[in-house]
Amino acid sequence: MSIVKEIASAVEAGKSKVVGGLVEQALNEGIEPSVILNDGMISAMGIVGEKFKNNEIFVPEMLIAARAMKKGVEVLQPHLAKQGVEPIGKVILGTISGDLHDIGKNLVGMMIEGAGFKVLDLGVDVPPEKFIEVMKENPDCKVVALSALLTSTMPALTSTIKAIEEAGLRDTVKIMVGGAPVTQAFADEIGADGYSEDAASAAELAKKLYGVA
Ligand code: B1M
Repeated sequence: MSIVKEIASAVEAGKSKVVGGLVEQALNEGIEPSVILNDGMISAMGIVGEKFKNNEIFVPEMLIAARAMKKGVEVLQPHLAKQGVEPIGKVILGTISGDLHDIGKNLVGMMIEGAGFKVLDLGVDVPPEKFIEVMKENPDCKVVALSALLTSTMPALTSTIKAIEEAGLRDTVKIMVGGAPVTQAFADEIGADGYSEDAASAAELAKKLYGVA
């Protein structure tokens, strides 16, 4: 079995203790970090999601797989995010209210950081008021990035943008949105300034919104 396949099956089986070592081994073998991430870990999470949908596994197994992926991402992080010297600017990032998924959001944060930004990561289940509070504390921040992984939390993207509008701050920032159920059409519908499908294009989008791409 190839090392990338080994990583995928270890993530799928939730083997937290071995994933980090396997990722290190793959890096030592010269495999591209993006291949390890996409073919080794993200694809495994796709299978986990399918199994969950088909009632073959349940939330605890999904959680254990997520923990295993996090271990692998920790090892991969320095290779994905090569820091620039001076940050281009600040990006406020968070998973919106009601949503606890953070693996994709963390990857987006790493890639944006890797593109040279300082990322203010507010975590998961972030209420609109928290985004507004941090925006007020960081008036030099020009991009707010909102992640949503559940169809049931997509309306929180709308309400967060609305709350930012009502706080009189909408003109001070560009808002980008993403996450598995989010589409360009939905982003347009809710008045977001940008949508991206994955972490790499999120970093490109942040640069574009900052006017540096
Ligand atoms: Co949940 N979960 N989950 N889950 N979970 C999904 C999302 C689901 C699709 C599984 C399924 O049914 N097939 C489903 C959602 C269905 C739907 O809404 N249509 C689901 C469900 C139903 C639930 C619960 C409701 C289950 C329950 O309790 N009955 C529950 C909700 C909890 C809550 O949030 N309130 C729940 C809980 C959990 C765990 C806590 C167990 C765990 C999360 C652990 C964690 O994140 N720390 C979990 C997991 C692991 C998943 C799956 C299996 C994997 C998610 C993931 O990490 N993917 C997921 C199935 C799947 O995605 N295949 C599933 C890998 C990650 C790299 O991809 O997050 O999509 P992703 O991020 C990508 C892009 O989307 C994009 O870039 C990332 C990297 O390329 N992106 C952005 C993300 N944010 C972005 C922001 C941007 C731009 C791009 O700009 C700002």
